Amino acid sequence: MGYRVVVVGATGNVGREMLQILSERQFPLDEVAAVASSRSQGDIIDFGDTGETLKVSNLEHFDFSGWDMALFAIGSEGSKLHVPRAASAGCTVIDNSSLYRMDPDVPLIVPEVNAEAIAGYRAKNIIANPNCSTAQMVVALKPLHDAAGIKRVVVSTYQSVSGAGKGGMDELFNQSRNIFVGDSAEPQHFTKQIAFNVIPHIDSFLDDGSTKEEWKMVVETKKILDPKIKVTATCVRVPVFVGHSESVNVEFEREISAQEAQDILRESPGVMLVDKREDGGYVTPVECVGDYATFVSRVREDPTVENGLNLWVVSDNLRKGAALNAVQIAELLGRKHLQKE
Ligand code: 11C
Repeated sequence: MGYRVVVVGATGNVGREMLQILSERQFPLDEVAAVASSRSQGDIIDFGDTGETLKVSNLEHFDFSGWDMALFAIGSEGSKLHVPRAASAGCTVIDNSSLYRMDPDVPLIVPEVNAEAIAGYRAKNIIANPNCSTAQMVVALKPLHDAAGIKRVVVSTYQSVSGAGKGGMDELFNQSRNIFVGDSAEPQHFTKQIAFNVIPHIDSFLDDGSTKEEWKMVVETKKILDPKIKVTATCVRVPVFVGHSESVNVEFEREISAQEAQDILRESPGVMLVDKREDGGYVTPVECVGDYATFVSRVREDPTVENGLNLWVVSDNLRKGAALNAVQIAELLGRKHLQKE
């Protein structure tokens, strides 16, 4: 017997990936519903590569009672309206927005890192999925933290436009084409030109001069991995369609060599070490698209601090950063807490 699962935001970048991943991982399903805003009501969408199609239902009128789990990928405003409605109808919500991530009564889960914390979902019947940049970083950091204790992390991100939704992808495509043919490159979705450029600004500015994306990396890492770890982040949008990259500088409590770190990472869940120290012996975002792994390359000692290492961490932001992590949470929830006869 399987589960009755709802995907909310099924027509968006992340919702489509959720359906794809549910199908490719053969998630035990009795029924799956595709739900989205009224604009998409009645649209027919693919259920992954199964050949099956789903008719999109309108979120406004969708009744969540009798459904086991709902994977939400609609942003904070929509989640605010509809997540409590689904959760109180008895449908456990896995929410991809930032709305509940820092709520002490809502577990924030990356299964490779803090699977045990999922038990806390009972307080509100909600589980939060982290920000994409945080998810891939903590997968790489967890085994190193277990080995040598992380004191401080300095991370700079190189984030693809798909993190900003389909509008961001369209803007990169259209602007690149327009620049080639001599048309206007006026930004609409981003604050500055994204084609052939980089923008050191993701999400809104906070009073201390950092951005909300940077703040999320700090507070989410503490909640998922260890509140004692100090994190400072600079988040940058780059003209890449899919795949976030991160340059991560880590300071440890105890000595750990690059060789030891490589040996640990090679065996760690969710991590793929590709670190050949030669031309092309590292991973770039175009190579990680469609993959489940968090790739780690360029592991090397940082001689400017005691017990320091540098890493290059790359992952498909729509998969490990969003849809895959949500489906892994659903698998964990099913295995541990919603067992069916
Ligand atoms: C981006 N990381 O790349 C963001 C997208 O809090 O879930 C995901 C925002 C979030 O723009």
